Amino acid sequence: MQSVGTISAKYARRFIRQPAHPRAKLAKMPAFSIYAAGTAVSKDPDRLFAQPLAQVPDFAFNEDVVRVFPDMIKRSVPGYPTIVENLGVLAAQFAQPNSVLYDLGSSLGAVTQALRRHVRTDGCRVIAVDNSAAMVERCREYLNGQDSMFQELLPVEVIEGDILALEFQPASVVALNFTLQFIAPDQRTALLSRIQQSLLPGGALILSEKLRFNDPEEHALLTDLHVAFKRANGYSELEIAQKRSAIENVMKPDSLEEHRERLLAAGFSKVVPWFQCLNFASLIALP
Ligand code: GEK
Repeated sequence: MQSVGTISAKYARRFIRQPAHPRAKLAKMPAFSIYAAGTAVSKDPDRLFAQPLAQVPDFAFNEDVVRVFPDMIKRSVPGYPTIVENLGVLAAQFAQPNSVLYDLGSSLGAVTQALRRHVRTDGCRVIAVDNSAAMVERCREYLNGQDSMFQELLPVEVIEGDILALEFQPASVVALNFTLQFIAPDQRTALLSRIQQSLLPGGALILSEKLRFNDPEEHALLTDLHVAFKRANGYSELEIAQKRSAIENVMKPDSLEEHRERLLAAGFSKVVPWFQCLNFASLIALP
């Protein structure tokens, strides 16, 4: 690992310890403690695929999914709580004064809440965007809950809309936390180019995705280990199989190599993986 002493002057400024800020105490809160503080969080367990279905419909981010989403994503995505909380920590290093922080495909706003807990840069505001009406409605309730519990949080706007149609404002942080994989593959480069063009110097895109692997053995091993992770989290073989067939038409993962090439083609100058747990990873891309 690179020691602080060897970090180039260009990046060193980001890692200088910042003075304590009134919001600093919020950063000590565990990741999910204020996910829905002040409002009635759905604690419903994910049993959406527990019964045999005559025909498994394509997965959609509808009200049924919204109801169980916090449970579903934690039990399905290895490393999700670590990624979300650290995304806030990373974002604080890239946030520029008076700029926008985007949470694209915000779902229930877990990343938005982490950004609000960790970023202390003056004049920043968060824009969360999702095209699922059910997600947006519940996300707004959760953020109202966060506002009612804590002061001095960054202002936030939640937009119901397609991120492909978004007019980007100058931004210092863009989070695509497990969202790009739901965008049609032929639209991905154009979206990333528009994000790259909106990013201010010193800013970053943080991109988390499920991965596929070009090496068949590596792909098979990490797929099997992901199934073991889901089993260990209480999903049955039927649930795992039915969820897989629901999601395979709507979620198209890429390999790490494809992500890197596409990000560079979209104009990013540097791509740095910062986290991987089984077949799920998160990357920092610098404009
Ligand atoms: C989290 N980031 O908790 N425009 C806007 N939103 C979209 C689009 C689109 N074109 N396509 C999909 N979505 C979150 C988790 S979930 C990932 C993100 C998952 C939204 C979709 O409605 C859903 O809420 C989100 O992207 C993907 O950190 O469930 O595996």
